[in-house]
Amino acid sequence: MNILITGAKGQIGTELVPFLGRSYPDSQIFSTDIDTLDVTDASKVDQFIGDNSISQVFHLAALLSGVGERSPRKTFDVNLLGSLNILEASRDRGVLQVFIPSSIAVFGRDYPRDNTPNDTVLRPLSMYGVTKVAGEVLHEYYTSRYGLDVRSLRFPGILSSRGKPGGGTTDYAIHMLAQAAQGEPNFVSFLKQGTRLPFLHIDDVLEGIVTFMNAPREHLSRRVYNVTGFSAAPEDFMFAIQKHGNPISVTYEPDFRQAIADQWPRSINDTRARKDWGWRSQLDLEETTLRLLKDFSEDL
Ligand code: AKB
Repeated sequence: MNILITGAKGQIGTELVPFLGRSYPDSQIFSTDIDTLDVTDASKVDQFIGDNSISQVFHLAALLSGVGERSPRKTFDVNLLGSLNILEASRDRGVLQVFIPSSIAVFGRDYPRDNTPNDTVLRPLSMYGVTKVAGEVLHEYYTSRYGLDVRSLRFPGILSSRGKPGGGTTDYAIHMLAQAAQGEPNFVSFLKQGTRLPFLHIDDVLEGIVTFMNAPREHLSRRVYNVTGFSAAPEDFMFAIQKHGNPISVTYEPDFRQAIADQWPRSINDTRARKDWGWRSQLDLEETTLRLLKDFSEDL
């Protein structure tokens, strides 16, 4: 099988490339990024997929919520036109399966912010969220209209040490863990105290993607699923870090990203993913903190 990964140098891609290499040792993996394949260029995307006989795509190239509000037009182009180009080329060139991440940013207004269900009102207020909702609808369209097997997971904040965070609202937690591990005890949080959001450790993300993509099609009652690990606010990360013996104190200087976080779920219900394809997250706040402090201190 020939696999294409776009956005391969991003936060998920950096770790998904070696993970897929281990999961599918007989496959050839084509890792691309903006320097090798610009997803906004429809003819290049089509040519790449055709020339390399790609049969599975992990389309990870995207701008996240924070940078999205700074460059809404570019976010629209990369996130939505990029996905359209991937989907068009995939159906033309006989690709079998496409994975495109979605996000908790699809939620915004008029929905339950605690234990947010899979199926509820999607009224995002950020450009990133707008592109993710439109993307979800587009995936459903390509699946029902053309039979392309497009699958998507709504990721919360992803916590990882190798891949660089891409300008998201949940990234403060990664910065806090990295700083604490490197012995810098004074952290300034761009989200205020009490801002509770859902998170997942990258290892759960990687396992989840592969389990989901391997799930028999007839088991899936949705194309898009909520997934979550645990919910935490900045002070929860601070206490977890202190518990592991790293001194840290946090001051709160909320910026424009606070308004984004205030629209997002405090916790997510992922029962549908658990029932349909066996989704399980393994790592809680404690274990995630422990692993990332260790990773970041080894990076010194
Ligand atoms: C972001 O903060 O933009 C992302 C996300 C939740 O999709 N991490």
